[in-house]
Amino acid sequence: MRKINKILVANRGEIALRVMRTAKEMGIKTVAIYSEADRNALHVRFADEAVCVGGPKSSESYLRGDYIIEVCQRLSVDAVHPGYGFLSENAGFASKVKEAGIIFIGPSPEAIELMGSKLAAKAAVAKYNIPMVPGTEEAIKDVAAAKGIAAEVGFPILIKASAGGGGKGMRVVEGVHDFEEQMKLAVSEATSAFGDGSVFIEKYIGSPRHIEIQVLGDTLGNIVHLFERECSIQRRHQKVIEEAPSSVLTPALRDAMGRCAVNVAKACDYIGAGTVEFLLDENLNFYFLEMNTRLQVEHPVTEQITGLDLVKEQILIAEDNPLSFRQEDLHIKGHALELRVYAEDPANNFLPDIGRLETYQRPQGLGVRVDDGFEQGMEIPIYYDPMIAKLVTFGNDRKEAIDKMLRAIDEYQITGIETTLPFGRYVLQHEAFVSGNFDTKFIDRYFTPEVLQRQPEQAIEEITAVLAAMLVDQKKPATVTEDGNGAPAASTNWRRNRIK
Ligand code: MV4
Repeated sequence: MRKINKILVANRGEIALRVMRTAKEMGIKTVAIYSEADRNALHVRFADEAVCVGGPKSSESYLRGDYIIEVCQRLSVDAVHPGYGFLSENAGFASKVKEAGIIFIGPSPEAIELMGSKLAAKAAVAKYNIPMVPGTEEAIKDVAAAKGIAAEVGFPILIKASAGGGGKGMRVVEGVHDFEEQMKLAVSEATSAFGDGSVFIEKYIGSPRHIEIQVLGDTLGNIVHLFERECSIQRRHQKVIEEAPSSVLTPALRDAMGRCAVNVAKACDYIGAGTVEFLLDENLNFYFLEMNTRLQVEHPVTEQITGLDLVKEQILIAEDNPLSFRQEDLHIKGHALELRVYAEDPANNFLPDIGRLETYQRPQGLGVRVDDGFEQGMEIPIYYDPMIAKLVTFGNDRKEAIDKMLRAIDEYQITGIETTLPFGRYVLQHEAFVSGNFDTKFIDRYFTPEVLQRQPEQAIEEITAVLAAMLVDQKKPATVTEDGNGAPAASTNWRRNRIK
């Protein structure tokens, strides 16, 4: 056992706040770091101490590992929490933190490194009999030999970069005729993006669902899983909606995937919170893809259904405490959804929209949680991820969680920037989503910007309904004006948000 008294959070935004809140609850002092663009950010105000680490660009501030370690030493910090993104999966940083005598709240540098290579990860888990997509076990080098393997596996196949992940550097090859060209492109892309041109082949699973299992491992070798999250609603490898539990898993399948995930964690002596990613095909066969060695953006849905605070567990593990529960003690209660709210315009090809949050009113009430890092009046900096908030709802069952999400979207008031809230509403109301009959192709299949444009008849009906309600309430109606396009003017954003 070693007691942590002060944590530096090497991150910004909602996740920095998320971590500091738990630290504070545990009686641990917090240190924020910030860039010049984040001087007034909420994570800076929340922390006990805050240090500016450089310019607005990530490379000039949040990615300055050596300087961040210097700050830790100067302020007598015991432990660093890396959050997600930035330095969170940088084995070199984790190793330097350790060498400086500071606790890295996360797995060992060796586990980060191993799981950073998809091929090394597959090799490491092989002895545990983990189901994997048919393909090559080693990097392919020779085009002719690779063509032969691809033909054996059967087209279509995928060429993936070993150093990639999250969809980066992936190429689908439909037939032998374009294999050579695609392979060359994949190798050169991987070389320039990751400095490692190793690529491998996998059979292409056409319409998979993305299921990931949360695991926790302590420093005594105990490992448990905290069930699954389904993240099939994605747009260009960016997750939009996540939920727990998945609407397709049976208890038997959940158990089988959970056991596999624990074995993957065992294969790299995993310590802390991690996530094992699987693909699930139409016949409910599952295949191990990769392991993410960090706390993920979507961890709140797991917290909601298990009643655990994952950051608290991470910190307790980092202090060498044994897990305080066994697998048999864990149960799923209820259903949770997370909608990521991005500062992007869904009607305009999801173009990032920067600007000031003129109005920013969060939804509230039973079963609604908002994890964010902004307040009304703040500017969204252009330098970082455009995610402004995670809207999480929790109900007794999936329908209740969906109903709460629709209500919460309606209640959320954001003006000054366009957001993906109307897009979220569209997905949550879609029959395919509601019925659970969807996969990772949902957005390709069902979304075009036109679906967000209301029909004129619908607009008239909605405006009539609002005016009628106002008369009944005997309230002075707000000015309901319309611009030339039939959309309500910005002065009545509550309406604008609702109608879209
Ligand atoms: C695949 C696949 C189909 N077949 N592998 C994308 C992210 C990366 N973690 C793995 N990905 C995929 N790997 C085989 N053999 C399809 C995807 C994929 C995907 C996976 C999960 C969620 C969304 C996705 C969107 C497109 C492709």
